[in-house]
Order: sequence, then C-alpha cells, then structure tokens
Amino acid sequence: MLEGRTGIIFGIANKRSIAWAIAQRFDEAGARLALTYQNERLGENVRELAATLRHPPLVLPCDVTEESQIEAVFETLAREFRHLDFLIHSIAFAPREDLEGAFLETSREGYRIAHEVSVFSLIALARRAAPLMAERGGSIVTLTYLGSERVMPGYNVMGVAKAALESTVKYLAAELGPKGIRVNALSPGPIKTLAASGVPGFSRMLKHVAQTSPLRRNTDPAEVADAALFFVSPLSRGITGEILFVDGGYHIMGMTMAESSGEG
Ligand code: NAD
Ligand code: 0WE
Repeated sequence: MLEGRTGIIFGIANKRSIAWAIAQRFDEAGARLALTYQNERLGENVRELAATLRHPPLVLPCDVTEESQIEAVFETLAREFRHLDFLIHSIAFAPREDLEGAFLETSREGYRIAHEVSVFSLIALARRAAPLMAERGGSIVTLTYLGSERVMPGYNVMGVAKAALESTVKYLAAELGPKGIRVNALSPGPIKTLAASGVPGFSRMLKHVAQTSPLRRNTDPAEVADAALFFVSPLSRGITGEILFVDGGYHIMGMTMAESSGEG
C-alpha cells in the first residue's frame, strides 16, 4: 500500500512506542522511511530497532525544542527523498511535577514546556514538511488523547495541550488542504508505553477500559498503526481535520451496564 512512498516518523523511544508500531506497519507496506530520535540515549535504541526493518530507514536526531535540529532534518529529507508523502508526529511531554498533584498548581514553565513540545512542534514540523509535500500532496498525522475533552485524573496540563493540539490539526488542515495536504489525529485508548510508565494508577486505568469499553479490551499499538496506514493511504483521501478514536469504542460510553446495575 505504501510502495514508492516516502515519509518521516517522529517519536520512537523504544519498542513499546506507538511510533515504532507505526514504523513497522509502514515498513511492511513498502514505505521508504526516516525515523528521528530525541537524544543520543534514545538514539541507540532507535538505531537497533531500525536495523530490524526490511528497508533500512534514515535515522536522524531531532529534539523538537531545537530549531537547528528541525532544520537539519528537513535539509536531509529534501536531499535524500526530494518528495515527502507523510509525516507522523508522535511526541508529547510535560514535566512530571505538572502531571502529579493539583491542576491548580500547574507551573508557568510546565505549561510552556507541555505546549512547546506537544503542540507547537506539530506546527514547526508541518511548516517544513509542506514544501516537500506540495508537488503530489501529503498526509500529516498526530497522536492525541481523550483527556483533551474529558477530565482524566492526573492528565492535567497534558489535557489542555491535547485540546490545543486537536485545534491545531483543524487550523493546519484548513490551510494545507488547498495544497493537497491532509492533517488528522488518532486518539488511542491508554497503552503501556514509556510515556505512560510511572503514571500513578495507570494499571487500574487499563483494567477499567478493558472492562467497560464496547470491545472489552485495551488498545493494541498495532491497531493504531493500521489506522495510521489508513490516514496516509489514498483510502482516506476525502478526510482531513479529523480526530479518529482507536480506543475500542471507550469514548462513546456514558454509563456502563455494570455501573447502572450497581456492580461497577
Ligand atoms: P513514548 O514515550 O514511546 O513516545 C513519546 C515520544 O516523545 C518519545 O519518543 C520521546 O522521545 C518524544 N519526545 C518527548 N520530548 C521530545 C522532544 N523535545 N523532542 C523530540 N521528541 C520528544 O510514548 P507513546 O505513548 O508512544 O506516545 C506517543 C504519542 O501518543 C504521544 O503524543 C502521546 O500523547 C500519544 N498517546 C499515548 C497514549 C498512551 O496511552 N500511551 C494514548 C493516547 C495518545
Ligand atoms: O499523552 C500521554 C502521556 C504524556 C506524558 C507522560 C509523561 C510521563 C513522564 C507526557 N509527559 C510525561 N512526562 C513525564 O515525566 N498519554 C496519553 C498516556 C497517559 O498519561 C497519563 C494518562 C495517560 C492515558 C497521565 C495521567 C493520566 C492518564
């Protein structure tokens, strides 16, 4: 499905990363890939993972808070790929202190960092990707979470950042649509990744979703990867500015049967 297509994936930290599931799926589908890593500590992991793919990808450093690193990535892409068909943004960060305790105590710096890394980075990357996509069109996909529109205990400033991210998807989609570039978001249910490790109560959250979602199970990263493949393929050619839930239907529920019968 992606034979002859080129794209870049931001946000692989280790084998559990959602971005890694996407990279594997796209590699199987025949894409030519570039993968980026945040720092040299994670670069080691990413190079090892990259070596297991069928088509050897470009592997490049990119801390999205460093303008010079973003520049360098897109200079390499322009030189090596010429055209870019897709970009996957799978990056989020807020300082741990701001995800613990009271939302009311969110720090100015924590708020700034969460939005710079998790939201502004999408604008910065889309700006550089657009000229490389303009010739034959392209697809930009980011990862969001239900905590943008519903209050999830402890998600705090990340919820506010995801609300901004989803709005950013819509403004980018409106502006880039005339160039044939689509912009969409996937919204998975909770998945045990590095970004979820050490989140207090995460195991209970997984259990709750498995017990109450319509499909009665947790989200598999491979399901997110398949939906990402849909968004970068022509099957989704009529869709832009959309937030697609890949959460076993969890987000549609009001009250569950167990709760209404007093079991929950
Ligand atoms: P992950 O920790 O594997 O991925 C997060 C990535 O963000 C890491 O690769 C990390 O290196 C990168 N990152 C953080 N700061 C960066 C910076 N300054 N520059 C460059 N990269 C930076 O965790 P994940 O769960 O795969 O998260 C990927 C995306 O999926 C995030 O946007 C997250 O919000 C979203 N998401 C995760 C879940 C879940 O439950 N795991 C659910 C819904 C959405
Ligand atoms: O977006 C996320 C995780 C985002 C995240 C996680 C961390 C933990 C470690 C961003 N920054 C940090 N900073 C750290 O220092 N998810 C959707 C996964 C997640 O995180 C939660 C969740 C879910 C789901 C935090 C609280 C409640 C639910």
